[in-house]
Amino acid sequence: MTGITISKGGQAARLSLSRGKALNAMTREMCEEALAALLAWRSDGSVAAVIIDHAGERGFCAGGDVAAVRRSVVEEDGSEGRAFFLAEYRLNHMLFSYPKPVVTFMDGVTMGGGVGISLPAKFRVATQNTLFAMPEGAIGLFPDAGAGYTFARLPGRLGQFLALTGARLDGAECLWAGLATHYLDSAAIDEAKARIAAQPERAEAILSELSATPPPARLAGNADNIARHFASDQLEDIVASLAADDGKWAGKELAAVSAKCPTTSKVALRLLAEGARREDFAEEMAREYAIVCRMIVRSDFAEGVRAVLIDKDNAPVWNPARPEDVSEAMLDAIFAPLPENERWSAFAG
Ligand code: QUE
Repeated sequence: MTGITISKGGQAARLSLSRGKALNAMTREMCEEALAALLAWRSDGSVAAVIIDHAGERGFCAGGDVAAVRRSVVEEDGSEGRAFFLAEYRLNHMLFSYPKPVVTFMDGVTMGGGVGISLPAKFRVATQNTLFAMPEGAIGLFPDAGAGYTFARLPGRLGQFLALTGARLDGAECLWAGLATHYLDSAAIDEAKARIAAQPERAEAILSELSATPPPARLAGNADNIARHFASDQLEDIVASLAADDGKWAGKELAAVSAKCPTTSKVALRLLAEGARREDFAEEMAREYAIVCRMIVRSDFAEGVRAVLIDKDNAPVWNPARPEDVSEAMLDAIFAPLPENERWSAFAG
């Protein structure tokens, strides 16, 4: 019982998240099993497409097993926490560079690490159950698992908005933003999988044929506000812009941004600014891995996981507490390359 079920049917192989009790939050074991399977299927002539989905009712994937990472850095030497992110980012990269089409069904909660195994896939299916977010600002981490690359490519400063507010998007909004490539009613998912397994070369056509008309994307109505208020790469500018707007939307988003870890938000803005210029996804993962090794040993991470997942008081005390106290020098130290022998590398089997 590793939390992931691996199977083959027709010409498709399938990774099914099945760690139900923790909303399929990814563990190192799950990432490593998925990597081994994907490596084998890469050269397996009987596999023409890969399907990623989840078993059970509760959702696709809540993220990574951050409670275990916290235990590793608080109670041990942190090596298990680093090993988790090494494997997770290898999985994100394997999916991004996979030579066969990958189809991910984001049918339910898709957050953090769940976003990380969704956005690198060629086809990303949203449904009426999709609840999508990068909520790392609530736990003092940062939008990772490739978000520094994929979010940097979203139009209209949407990536910065999602990173700084942790906003939750529904399936229609995911399709509108290009985070999802298709929108299906969840009742059509079984048929989509069966038809893709039978005719993997028609995966795109099958998803189009089974697509449903989504409801209007509410987020579209705020696109202008997002582009305007989140235009700067400086957190202080964004906060000031929202504070100067007395509208209801700006007030709500100001509260959301202000509740998040200021170091997380500054890391996110710098990462997205860099990521927009980056051409190589492997380079992105190496960058994020260096950052995550620094972020998980900061007190904000232990405090954020405590506040959200352990004590559940949702009252973290951030240190530094104010944006202006997070200096460029602190960010430089978080972004510095790792020593050669500690760096991220792609999975080689
Ligand atoms: C931010 C996060 C995560 C989060 C909450 C946040 C995250 C994560 C989980 C989570 C949720 C339910 C579980 C579990 C983990 O929550 O990454 O084991 O049962 O995995 O605000 O980044």
